[in-house]
Amino acid sequence: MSYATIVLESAAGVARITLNRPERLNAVTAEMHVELRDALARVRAAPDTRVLVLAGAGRGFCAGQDLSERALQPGAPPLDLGAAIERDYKPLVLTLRSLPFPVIGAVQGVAAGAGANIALACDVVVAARSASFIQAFVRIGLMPDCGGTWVLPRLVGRARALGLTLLGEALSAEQAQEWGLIWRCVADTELAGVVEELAARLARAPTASLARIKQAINSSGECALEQQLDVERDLQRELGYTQDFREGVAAFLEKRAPHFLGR
Ligand code: T3D
Repeated sequence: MSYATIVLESAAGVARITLNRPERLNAVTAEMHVELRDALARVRAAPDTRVLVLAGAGRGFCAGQDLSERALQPGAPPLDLGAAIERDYKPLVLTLRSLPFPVIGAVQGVAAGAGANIALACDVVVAARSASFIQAFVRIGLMPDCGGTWVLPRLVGRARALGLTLLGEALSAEQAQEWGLIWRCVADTELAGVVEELAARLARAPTASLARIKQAINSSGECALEQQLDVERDLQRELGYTQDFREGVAAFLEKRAPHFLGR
């Protein structure tokens, strides 16, 4: 499948979507939203997808909304940004979070505005040391969207969430890792290799287990302990019926590496 603003590839259980407007730091246009929706639906529907990598082409990950689509002539009526969020950004974040396999965010260069929060909507974020995360919204008179106000306090606490969003300063990848905002910060030259290795490892993992882990961690934000224990019970029951669980136990007892088939 060929697109104008993104690249979709898939091999050996690993799907990869690359935001591909490097001359604009992969800023998101209406066209990119349409293409992302299509690509994500394809990736979700493909029976062989076991992990998704989301990356940016060129020197940045994503600079958020393409602001050239938001320029207004003097006297023109204001834009309804809520409509754009409802149509484009909200479904994008919800889709990334609900995909039944892990999504790796591979961040090189800048992740700004919606770009930062799209990265943070991924399940495992690996960033190059020179990357940075900017809650740039306040710089143009907006507030964080794409789930930024939900995810940031949960990941880094209220004080840091407010500092990041009120000041709109760049947070280095190293600091992001230290604060627990992302999984790992790696040398620039190692990013591609680390992401590839991680994706291959997750593609070999028991798919049903990964899906239930993601589902349970996601639901924990909204559940009291007792409810969450119920979620764990129900999902664990499902996993107990899988072939991969049998294989995992057998491999352990036979002192060999497991071979998970994803069922
Ligand atoms: O509108 C709605 O639907 C509501 C939702 C909003 C979500 C949002 O994301 S709002 C926030 C939008 N994003 C920003 O405000 C970030 C804007 N960009 C920047 O502040 C800077 O570009 C960066 C700090 C990200 C990177 O700076 P730097 O110096 O590394 O690169 P640069 O030179 O500024 O950018 C390179 C080119 O990309 C440049 O074009 P040029 O001059 O070479 O022709 C620049 O204009 C372009 N570019 C960067 N970001 C955007 C962009 N063009 C359009 N929209 C952008 N967001």
